[in-house]
Amino acid sequence: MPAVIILGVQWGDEGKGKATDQLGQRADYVVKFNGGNNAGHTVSVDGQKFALHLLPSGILNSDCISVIGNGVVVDPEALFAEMAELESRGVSTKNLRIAGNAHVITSYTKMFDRLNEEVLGDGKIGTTGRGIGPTYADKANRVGIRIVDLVHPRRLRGQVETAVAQKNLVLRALGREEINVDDVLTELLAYGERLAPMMISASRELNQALDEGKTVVFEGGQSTLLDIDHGNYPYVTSSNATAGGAVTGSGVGPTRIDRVVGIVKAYATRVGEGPFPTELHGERGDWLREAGGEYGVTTGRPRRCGWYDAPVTRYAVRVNGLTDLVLTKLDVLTGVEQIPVCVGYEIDGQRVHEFPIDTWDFANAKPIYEYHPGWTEDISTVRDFADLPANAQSYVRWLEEMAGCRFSLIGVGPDREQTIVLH
Ligand code: 2SA
Ligand code: GDP
Ligand code: MG
Repeated sequence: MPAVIILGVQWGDEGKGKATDQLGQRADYVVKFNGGNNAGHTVSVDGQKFALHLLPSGILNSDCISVIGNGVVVDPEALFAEMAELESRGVSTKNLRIAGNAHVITSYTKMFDRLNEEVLGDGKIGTTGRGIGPTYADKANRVGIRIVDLVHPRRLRGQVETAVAQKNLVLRALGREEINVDDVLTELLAYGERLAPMMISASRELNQALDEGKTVVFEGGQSTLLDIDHGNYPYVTSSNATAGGAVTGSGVGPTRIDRVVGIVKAYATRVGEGPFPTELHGERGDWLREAGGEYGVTTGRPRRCGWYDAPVTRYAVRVNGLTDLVLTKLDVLTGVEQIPVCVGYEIDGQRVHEFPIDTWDFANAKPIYEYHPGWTEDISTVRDFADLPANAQSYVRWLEEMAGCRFSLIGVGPDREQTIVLH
């Protein structure tokens, strides 16, 4: 598998970190292609737990080169803090590279993330507050600052002046303190000095690696339904978390990709606002949150929890062209007597079996459930599919049939070893 994209199927936190670490153990490169330090990926190695945000999961493998691609937005302050934290735990970050054309999260884009949410009030998105949206907005608005700009003081001054001019108009109108260009410049230039040794052309290095037969894993942040084009807009993040994002976010062409692997949880969770038809309120939701340890890795927010939504998975198979699925957290469902699975929706009195692209239709969708008998045996030590209880086996086969894509791995616990390999 020379070039593999790994991405999330639902609303994030499916266990992409674990899967990337696992599939990436033999990888020469692990590349992040979208998002920034809004992401939170947990990787458990030999009982030690690592929470990664901006750094690719490959950082835990000393033979692997970790690349932050051009599609990522980089907060240098958060990057250095994450590197220092890992170094203090004995993990080397010397193999980290950053695409020069990746955009930089600045103090003012972080400030505007909070301000935008404040202005939206009840209509807020529930962002992680890490400056993600305003940084991508500046990029699209052609006033973004790129890593490569940070080592050119004269050019950078002009760019910062342009970027903050409009923002200061807004701040002035709101009677708030304006952004000081000199303060921003001092900070960014100091970051530039530290970032310069890590800066590369990711496109050139990755294509060369593929030419030499090396293995490259592309690691997605957030997930399909948080994708800015294919997700529940506007309750989305501001980047392409779907397969196309791996291509634009790294400078590797689509014809070079061999496999696209979607990570899907045996139930569903969401953080932040936005529609979630199978969401459970009350005791059942609380039970699932505790059983699955569903709290945000970046913000600590309790995740909203609900049942598995089959049309969502089928949609993700389609928009990403998935070749494989990884089913995670099957162990969490142990003890549920009859497992509900959403097989379609009732929207304005009509029964539909496909995911609707209108966010408001999705918000009005009432899930149609079918039930599958559960199991009570502890499955966390199972390593062969045949050793799973019969009901767990048929549950997996049923989900696979509805998805229209094969399951290659099944997760039965957070540790690397707690995995059943099917293909
Ligand atoms: P943003 O900050 O602009 O990207 O927020 C926009 C929406 O995207 C959601 N989002 C996420 N959803 C799930 N997990 C994420 N990462 C962290 C984690 C989240 C955390 O792994 O737990 O710690 O809270 C993530 N990042 C962004 C966000 O909730 C908004 O709905
Ligand atoms: P990501 O953002 O998709 O990488 O996922 P997160 O790290 O935010 O959340 C997934 C959580 O589930 C982490 O705490 C993982 O350690 C844990 N996890 C991953 N796979 C499994 C599994 O198969 N079973 C259980 N019980 N936990 C898992
Ligand atoms: Mg996460």
